Amino acid sequence: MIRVLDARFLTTAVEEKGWPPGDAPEIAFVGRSNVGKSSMINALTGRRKLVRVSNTPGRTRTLNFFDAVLEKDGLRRTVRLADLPGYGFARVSHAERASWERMITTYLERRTSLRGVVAIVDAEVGATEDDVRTLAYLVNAGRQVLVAATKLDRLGKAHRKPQLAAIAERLSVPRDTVLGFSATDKLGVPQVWESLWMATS
Ligand SMILES: Nc1nc2c(ncn2[C@@H]2O[C@H](COP(=O)(O)OP(=O)(O)OP(=O)(O)O)[C@@H](O)[C@H]2O)c(=O)[nH]1
Ligand SMILES: [Mg+2]
Repeated sequence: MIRVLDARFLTTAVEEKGWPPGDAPEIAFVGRSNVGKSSMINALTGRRKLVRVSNTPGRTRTLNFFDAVLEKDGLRRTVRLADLPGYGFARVSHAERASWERMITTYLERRTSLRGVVAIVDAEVGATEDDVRTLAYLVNAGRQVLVAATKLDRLGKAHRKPQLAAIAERLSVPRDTVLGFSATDKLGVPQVWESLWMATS
């Protein structure tokens, strides 16, 4: 069992010089705009309002860093979480989108303390073109990826396993790297932490 002893906001950054020091193993959360990245961090840390959640897509526009102090089997570890702006948000200009993309890819390619990436997809929608592209990009960049299919609460129980298998197939990743999740129903929280604990070991 993994316990979250503490979770706190660290800093916000746009450019590399604003990133916090790489003195803790880091996990980044990526996914389409409005998919539920910020909600997932709140659910994982058990803090309702650690990260701002919104009905308006494109709410998170900067890199936001959080520290979570974890404990498992008497071992304590600080893991740094990076909430990234979502991709695929249509209602911004080309220039703005290009600058977001640069901010995200610079981070994903250059961040040396980054141990793994949680790629979040919508369980109800399934993996989109954008998700497929992002997964391929992350794998190609040599990043260790865990796929979290969130909003699983929106799927009837009988549809969940087949949908997770379909997502794995579409993203061309092993079935056991796709975990179901729900921020509202708190599904998958221990499983995601176990996976992140291993990634940061
Ligand atoms: N039913 C359900 N709704 C969710 C879940 N997670 C998030 N939501 C809702 O989805 C919307 C977007 O959630 P956010 O966590 O802000 O999404 P985000 O990916 O951080 O969005 P951006 O920062 O805009 O990219 C909000 O209305 C949430 O309440 C979930 O597990 N189940
Ligand atoms: Mg967000």
